[in-house]
Amino acid sequence: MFPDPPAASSKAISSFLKEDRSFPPPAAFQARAAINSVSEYERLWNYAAEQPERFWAEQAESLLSWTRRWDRVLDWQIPHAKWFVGAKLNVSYNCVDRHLTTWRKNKAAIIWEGEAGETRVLTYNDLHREVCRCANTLKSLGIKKCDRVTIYMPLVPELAIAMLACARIGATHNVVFGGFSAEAIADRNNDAQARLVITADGGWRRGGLVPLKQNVDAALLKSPTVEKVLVLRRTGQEVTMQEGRDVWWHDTVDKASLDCPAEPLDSEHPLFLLYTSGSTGKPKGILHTTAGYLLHATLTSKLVFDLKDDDTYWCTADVGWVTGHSYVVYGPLANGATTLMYEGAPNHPDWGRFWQIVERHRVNILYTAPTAIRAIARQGSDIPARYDLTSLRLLGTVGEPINPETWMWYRDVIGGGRCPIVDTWWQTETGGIMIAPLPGATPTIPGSATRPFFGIVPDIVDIHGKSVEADQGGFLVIKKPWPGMLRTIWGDDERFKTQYWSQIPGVYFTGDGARRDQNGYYWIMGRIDDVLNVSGHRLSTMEIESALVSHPAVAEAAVVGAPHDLKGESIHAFVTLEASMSASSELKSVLAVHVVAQIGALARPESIYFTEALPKTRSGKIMRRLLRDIAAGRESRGDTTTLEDYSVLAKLRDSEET
Ligand code: 7RM
Repeated sequence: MFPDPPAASSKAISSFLKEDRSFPPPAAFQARAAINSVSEYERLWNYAAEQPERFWAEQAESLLSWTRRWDRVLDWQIPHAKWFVGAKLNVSYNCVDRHLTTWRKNKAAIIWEGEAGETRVLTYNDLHREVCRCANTLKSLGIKKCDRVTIYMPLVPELAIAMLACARIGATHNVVFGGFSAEAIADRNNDAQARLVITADGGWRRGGLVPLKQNVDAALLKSPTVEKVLVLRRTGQEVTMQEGRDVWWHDTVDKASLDCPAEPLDSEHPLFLLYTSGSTGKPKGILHTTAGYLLHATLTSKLVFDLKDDDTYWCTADVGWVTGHSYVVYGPLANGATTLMYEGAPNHPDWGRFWQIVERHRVNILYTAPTAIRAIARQGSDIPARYDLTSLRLLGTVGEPINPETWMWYRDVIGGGRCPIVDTWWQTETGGIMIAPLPGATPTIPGSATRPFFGIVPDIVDIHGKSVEADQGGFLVIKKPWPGMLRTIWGDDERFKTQYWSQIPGVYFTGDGARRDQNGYYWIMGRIDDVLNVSGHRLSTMEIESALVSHPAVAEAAVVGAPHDLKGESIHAFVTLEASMSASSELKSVLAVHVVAQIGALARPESIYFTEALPKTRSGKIMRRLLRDIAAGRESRGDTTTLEDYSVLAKLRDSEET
């Protein structure tokens, strides 16, 4: 296939930004927290590092329900791990059934709010009923253990129900984000050899209809392995149902039997595939299995979010992204928590929507992406000020480095200065959170994901795999196997080995650059592919972006390099201004001077483009690869199927450098 390009240079990545602000856990938070001191964190981290199998076995015993105990905790034949070998359990049972014999039977499992403002609440008992019916329907459609099922749905409870129904019978789900095209669905169907697609007639997005079923119909012209389609009626829009292939959810699931015992499955049974686009080449199907994944998602949910039974927890991620798998569905439900799902966009009908939801449902824990926070902050602090946000007790971020200015805004304006912020670093491949504060224990510093989770042993190394000194930038690697790790790339174990285990032998290569400071705090500097090489110096794009965003006129920035005869690479900045600011060439010079003052002359942007929007994936990651093409004046190459809004690219190409 196409392995992603190797990490280029052996030189360390230079780091310039300094941050002195530090925030200890608020006393009121600490008093109730599960892990409530640095010494307790360190004691457990050391224990897990020294005796990982014992640590994870104890957690597995106390957090999950098993139908058969394991013979061995870990079988590690690098790079292939098997966790809890010989054991049996069921993810759907752990997320649903086992709560029914407790007081949680009638607790809200899912609180859902639609884009138009309608709400639904499903208790654990309700969820159980729907999951059983859906699972029986899958069986009646011929789906068996190990079959792959593509799920292409809007963010409605039935999406979680469909995932749990697959898990219940041992089918492997492959959730495709509802914003993707027919092409993307077909690619994923074919790679996964899916036999069934679960979809809806359509979905709502910013008041408009998304033609989900129509996209599936188009995809199925090119997906020969798919035999059946199960269709939820969501919007009521007109769709064509193909006789013998397509069935309605309300004609099948709603009428199915409630009796569907959860199938005991091997620990390493394939739970789901999730496709991520590499920087080049075709999307890769990241494989996660049953026991290890569930344990990692469950323990991190419990401790990083300090979940309490009376919390209303809201992770704003789409379920089509790994964050939605681990922290909307599996982690919270395995803990018996109440998880909130919101169907729509953050700016519908206006930029106050998130805060209206927080107020309405008295949300206690909010987990979202830096890109969403920046977009909201850009509209001004007076919008959140209109809502009662005092229910919030914990804030989280994921997906990108959060620049310190945005972190402070989140803390002060949204958290009222009272809520800890957990900046959580992890990847689709890692299954769950890897580096993050424990909110009742770890003092936080804006811009740092702080310290590794229990059982996670990261390091910062150079190209030869040698640990670099404190405060030196280098490659972020993980040195020990962990339960939630990806098991392989579906159908391409060679790519799995070259991509993650060969760049630096013996360790997991994350593809991210980072530095560790004197106190052992990690500072993620972004993807290695994005590192700039200016006159022989390796600079992190994130740091230049962070410098730009620290200027009051700037809401968001993306920095890329373009080939340069003398310097190797020159720096190009794409800048979105605060809503109240207007672009001018004067402002450009001001921003260039600001970057030089923050970082140094080396980092002076060669050009600055003002733009209304940046090209992003739906999970909010800036697609710098596309901006690089624009800066270099090339056509875009490679995969663009994960781009959220195609019009952004066209607009960027039209907007000549001002
Ligand atoms: C969960 C998720 C993974 C990549 C990862 C990083 C970046 C994620 C943070 C972050 C800095 C963070 N999965 N990333 N979280 N960078 N600080 N807290 O995002 O597979 O979609 O992306 O995202 O580059 O490698 S993902």
